[in-house]
Amino acid sequence: MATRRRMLLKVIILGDSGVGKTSLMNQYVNKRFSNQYKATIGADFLTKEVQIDDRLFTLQIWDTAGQERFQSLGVAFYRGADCCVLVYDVNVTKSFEKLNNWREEFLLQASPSDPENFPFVVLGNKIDVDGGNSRTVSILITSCYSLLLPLNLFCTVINFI
Ligand SMILES: Nc1nc2c(ncn2[C@@H]2O[C@H](COP(=O)(O)OP(=O)(O)OP(=O)(O)O)[C@@H](O)[C@H]2O)c(=O)[nH]1
Ligand SMILES: [Mg+2]
Repeated sequence: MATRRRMLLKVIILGDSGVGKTSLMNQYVNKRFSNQYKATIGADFLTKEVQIDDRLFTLQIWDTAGQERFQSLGVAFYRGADCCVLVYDVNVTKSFEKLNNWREEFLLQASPSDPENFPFVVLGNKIDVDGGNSRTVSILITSCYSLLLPLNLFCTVINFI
C-alpha cells in the first residue's frame, strides 16, 4: 500500500496582548490552562497531529507576541502560513477593532498568492468572564464581521460598532 506524505499546515495566531493566544494554544495542544499571565516574547510554535478523514496532518501552530515591544522576531515567520487565527477578547471592544490591523499586517508580510481567499478564523475568547455580563462584542457583530471578511467589507461593520 502506498504511504501518503503527512501534510504540514502552518497556523499563525494573532491578536492584541492578553486576549488569550498562548492560553488557547496550550489548551488545544496540551489541554492545560493557567490563570497566570506571562507575556509572550517573540514567537514560538507547538505542533499537533490531527486526522481528517483518512489523512494525517501536522499542525504547526505559531503563537505570537501581542505586545509590540516583544515582537522581536519580526514577522518573517508569517510567510508560508496556511491559515491565520485572529483572536480578540469578547470583553474588550478595542481588541476586536484591532483585528483589521492584524489582518492587514499579516497579508502585507505573508503576501499569500491569493490574499482574497486566504483562510482567516475569527475567534472571540474569554466568554466565561463575569458569566458573560462584561461582554461588549456581540455574537451578531462577530458573525457579520466573519461573513463580510472575504468580501472586504469588514471596515464598514467595524465602523458601526
Ligand atoms: N477567564 C479567562 N481567562 C483567560 C482566558 N484565556 C486566557 N485567559 C487569561 O488571560 C491572560 C492572558 O492570556 P495569554 O494567553 O497569556 O494572552 P496572550 O494573548 O498570549 O498575550 P500576549 O502573549 O501578551 O500577546 C492570562 O492570565 C490567562 O489566564 C479565558 O478564556 N477565560
Ligand atoms: Mg502570549
